[in-house]
Amino acid sequence: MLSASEPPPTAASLPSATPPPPSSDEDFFSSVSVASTSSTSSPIPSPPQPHPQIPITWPEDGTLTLDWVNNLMLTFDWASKNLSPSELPSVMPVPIFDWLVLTASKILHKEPNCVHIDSGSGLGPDSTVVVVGDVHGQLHDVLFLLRDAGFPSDDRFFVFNGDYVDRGAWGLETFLLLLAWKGDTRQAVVFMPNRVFLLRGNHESKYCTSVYGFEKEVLAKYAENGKHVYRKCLMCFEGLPLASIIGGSVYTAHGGIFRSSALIPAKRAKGKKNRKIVLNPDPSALSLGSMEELLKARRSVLDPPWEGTNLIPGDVLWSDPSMKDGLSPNKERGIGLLWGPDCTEDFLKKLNIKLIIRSHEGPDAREKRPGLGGMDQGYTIDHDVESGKLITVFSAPDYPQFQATEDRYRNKGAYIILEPPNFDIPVFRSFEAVTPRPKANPFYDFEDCVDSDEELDLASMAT
Ligand SMILES: [Mn+2]
Repeated sequence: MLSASEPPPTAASLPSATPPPPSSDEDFFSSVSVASTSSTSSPIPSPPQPHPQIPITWPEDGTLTLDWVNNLMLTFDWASKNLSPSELPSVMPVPIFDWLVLTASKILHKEPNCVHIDSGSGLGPDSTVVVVGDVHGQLHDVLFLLRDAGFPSDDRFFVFNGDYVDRGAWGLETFLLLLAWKGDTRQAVVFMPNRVFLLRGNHESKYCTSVYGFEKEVLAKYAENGKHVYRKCLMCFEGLPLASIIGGSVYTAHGGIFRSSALIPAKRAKGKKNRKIVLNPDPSALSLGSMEELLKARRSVLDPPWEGTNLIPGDVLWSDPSMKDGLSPNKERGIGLLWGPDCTEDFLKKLNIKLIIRSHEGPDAREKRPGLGGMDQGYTIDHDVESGKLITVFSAPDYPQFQATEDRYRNKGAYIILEPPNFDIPVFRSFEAVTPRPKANPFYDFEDCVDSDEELDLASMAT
């Protein structure tokens, strides 16, 4: 099944330092023909170089610049069409990989569990914020999305809701590209600090990446250095923040809301002084968590725990909305919560916000959720309550990519634009998958994992 080391049929065995022939990158920068639908302020991104300069080298002065990021985009796009997976190290050498991940990790680890994007971070009357859902290694669709929405800039913020890797064949390139856009706040003069926010998805974990392809992808691409590269990625995943608040009025996270971590005293033990504290075991006593609790959660775990006292990260990454009122354990997934419209209302009120934007459910998951909308347009409005709305956005069109055409959903992907003054009225943009997608071999057993995201195999996670 996994023949990842075989070159795709289109692979040319060009030496890595040879610039590609002019026709090879025609479909990304030069002929993306769908007119950009962005209406208002659209600063024109700096014109990309026509051909990638490979291999990727150290940025001048060790500083991440727009040119460097543009070249990285071109390079990954070109390599995906002209090289076999195992040739990736010839364009992205391990030392450059190390530097990029370290640079971004340092920033990410310092961010709070919930990043606030507001005037303090440069959000102003000319700003827009683009919110993106799951992208799952679909590099070409991410490149399209960035171009369609307009690249990150002084006035254009991006919040990605997680699930960068797994399933798609270019999870590593996708993740690295987003890390590059994240930039380096120490170099604020040169590059844009705090314009791109990368939240953690449930797939940014050891468990998911070992089942749904990312680990095998990295090992296939980096061979003897694969374990090192994979480990560095996992360390970076641990640093990803969990949620964002945009403009004081929108909460975003991969899965959704979370429980209160308040502990209640258990029955007093025999000895009067020997009071035992346990986590509230009664699901009927589940209650919504607060921002303070979210900020205190311990997010740097390889896999968010589904039991014990640190349950908030698992809730934020794995929960799903339901059409039935109430808060209950998410039995389908084995981790996280299900929450109803009443909880959406309570959460909006509690945080004094208007919108929740989450992701996490693609067309396959939605097929089995009666009462909730399908994901064919890339987004749904799940709860419409007095104080505002709950939205799901999914940004991987034509997902998942390896199923036979007739088994795929032909869903569109979508992203959301939030505009001033209050950033609380979502503008939806749906888009089709980029075609043709370069041929690639899957890095996971997609026939065994058709809808597998739904269920956490607790036994295998414990190992
Ligand atoms: Mn997910």
